[in-house]
Amino acid sequence: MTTNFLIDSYSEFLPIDGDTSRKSLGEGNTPLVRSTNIGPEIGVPNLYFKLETMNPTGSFKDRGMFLAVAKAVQANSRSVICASTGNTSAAASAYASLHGLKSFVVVPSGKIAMGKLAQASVHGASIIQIRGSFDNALNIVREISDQLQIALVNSVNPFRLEGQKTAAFEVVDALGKAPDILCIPVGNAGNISAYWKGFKEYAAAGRASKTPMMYGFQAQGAAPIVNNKIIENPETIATAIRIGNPASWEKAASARDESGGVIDSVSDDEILHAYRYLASAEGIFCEPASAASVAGLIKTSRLGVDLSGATIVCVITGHGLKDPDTALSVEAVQYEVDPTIEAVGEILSS
Ligand code: AN7
Repeated sequence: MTTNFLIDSYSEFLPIDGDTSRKSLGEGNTPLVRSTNIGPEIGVPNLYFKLETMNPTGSFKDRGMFLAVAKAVQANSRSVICASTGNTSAAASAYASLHGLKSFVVVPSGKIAMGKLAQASVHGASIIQIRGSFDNALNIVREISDQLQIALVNSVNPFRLEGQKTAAFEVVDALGKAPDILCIPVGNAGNISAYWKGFKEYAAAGRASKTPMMYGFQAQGAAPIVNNKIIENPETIATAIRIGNPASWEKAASARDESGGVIDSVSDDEILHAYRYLASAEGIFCEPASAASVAGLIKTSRLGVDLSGATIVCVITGHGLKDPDTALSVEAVQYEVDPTIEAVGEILSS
């Protein structure tokens, strides 16, 4: 029985001390599952999925948020604030509840998946919808958290990346080595930066003999790093990564360059194809943004790169239940009939 898996497992890598709260919702320790069908079908026999969907609020954000909120408590903050495309707000409000803090979340109006809004609502966050983008929201909370001394828990808060880097440790621990390539969606670019930090620290500590190449994927309509310019009006079905000016842009570019990796883009069609493919061929239900990692890998494999000898991990960042609207837009095999054995039987035998 562990009280706080991430602290119990990785304390020497985390900026904690005796006064840091160990309260936990059970974040981390997520499964690394081997691909049964997609890997062999696309020429990547050693493909794994890191199921961050299994975190307590259904996304990887919990890894950094447990620490960011614990540190806010340690600094005597009474409330936390964040801008969000949805998952950060779900995690921030849950951990604020755990610690008895107030939470304020600032989100782009009408652009948040329904499940994520439901999470912030049920945890009692004050939800402020702005008629603007995530990027506008982040600028606002950066200013206002300073003025009002509310703890900012976006990934510009260094404790977020410190917590999130533990996912890299878990990948190495599960494989017994670092993978050759890590595929990951990129939005505000915190997660790719955190993984890269984690892989480097683990290698430096002698826990891995090398670091992987980092392959980041943005949505085509929200690909500032790929295009090397700020996108004023980002658009994508993958609302979680609908971000035009990522806060960790420089760190992500360094992760790409230092690791010998790439940051590329995938279209909404490629994202939706990977989203359905994961659901139908693997039984994995993720949200559209998460499917960008697999869409990117498929795109890479189609370029003719020989990946047959590579150990590759795709990070599945958030759960599909968060976005029921996208799930229900997939053409379902549905019938409505009279409540009789005959009527149901007729469908089964047709
Ligand atoms: C499922 O919640 O930015 O590149 O405000 O929810 O670290 O931003 C979410 C991002 C990938 C991109 N997958 O990670 C937010 C937010 C999912 C996400 C990303 C997000 P970063």
